[in-house]
Amino acid sequence: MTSQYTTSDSREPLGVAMIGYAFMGKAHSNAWRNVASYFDVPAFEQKVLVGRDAAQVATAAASYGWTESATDWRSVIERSDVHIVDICAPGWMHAEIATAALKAGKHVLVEKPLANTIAEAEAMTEAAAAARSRGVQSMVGFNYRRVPALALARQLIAEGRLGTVRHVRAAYLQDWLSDAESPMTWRLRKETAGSGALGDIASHAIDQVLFLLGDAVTEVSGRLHTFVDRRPGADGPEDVTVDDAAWATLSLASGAIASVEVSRVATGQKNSLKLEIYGDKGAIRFDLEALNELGFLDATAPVREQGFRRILVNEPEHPYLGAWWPQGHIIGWEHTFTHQIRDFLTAIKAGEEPSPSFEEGLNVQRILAAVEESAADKSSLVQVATIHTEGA
Ligand code: SOE
Repeated sequence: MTSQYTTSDSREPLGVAMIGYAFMGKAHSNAWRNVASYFDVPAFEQKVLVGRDAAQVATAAASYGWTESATDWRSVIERSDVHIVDICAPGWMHAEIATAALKAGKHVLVEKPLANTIAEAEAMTEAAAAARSRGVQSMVGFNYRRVPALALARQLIAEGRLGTVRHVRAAYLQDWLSDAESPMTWRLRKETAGSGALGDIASHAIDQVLFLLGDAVTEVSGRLHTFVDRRPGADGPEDVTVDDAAWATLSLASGAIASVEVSRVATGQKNSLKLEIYGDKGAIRFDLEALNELGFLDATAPVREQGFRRILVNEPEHPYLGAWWPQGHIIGWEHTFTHQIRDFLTAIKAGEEPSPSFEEGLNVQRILAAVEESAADKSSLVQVATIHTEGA
């Protein structure tokens, strides 16, 4: 099979174009800038950064290490010196850019969630499958798969150290929308964001459940809520058309059950992703705020010795860590993006399919849609009348 990588002179560096230069564009740029200093990856060049505002994108390109800047993504994806397109633009642009780039024979990395709608995600998945048959690869940016402690958790679960997994708790809580005066953004409009906390952060939590357990979801029940339904817009108050918070219960094919709870109005919680996995032989817990650590309880140990042990996931034998600092010199959130680029480039070089694929992204999208569908169906709610609990 030929690929974009092997059809070009393999000594020629892969040219990278990035679309979008806000928060995620900055995080990905940092990863492109440092990945080759730590990992053995094929040669590449940060060719061109694309954005709508010519002056702002030129400034961003200069400080993020891109050789050039441009405002027209369509002409950039046609360039023969561009082999990889990294899409960090908002979700409503993913489908159009990704399908065009794949058709143009470019490997594509796209930020999560894959798309705003199932129809877009399906079109992207079809384009990815067609491109793959031509050796052109694609991947979704679920960067938390690249937290070494979570990659270790997956290994331990796959090795059976937890026995049969019974249930999972996944909570992703933020508070950047807690203030009701926090202004409207594209993330608060259904037409640009697709959904709110659901697509933005439940997508990560659900992807983790699937990644850690290597399982499939069979049944979903969900609840969505918007606590602040109007926010200051440029021309006065505007309706918020997405959820602030979401809850879901997922049944998994293995028989396990997962609860997922996400919010962008959880006052005091900055970027808290917590995962707990309970099996009949052990348990695991993880907290993104201490991302170098993994809690592991071995329930096969003598009862008097049992308790969660704190594994400092910082040894060279831990996933990704051989490339970084001597043991105990901890890493941070931004490293997950470096690991993501490393895995993407390694797969391209090997001519292999990187993971998570667009199919896996579509899978998450289907679960998100099922949560929305369940949340919209009020018929499953059982009405009760209880008395008010007296305060102290
Ligand atoms: C905003 O809620 C956000 O930047 C998400 O979009 C990212 O995926 C998450 O990693 C951090 O929070």
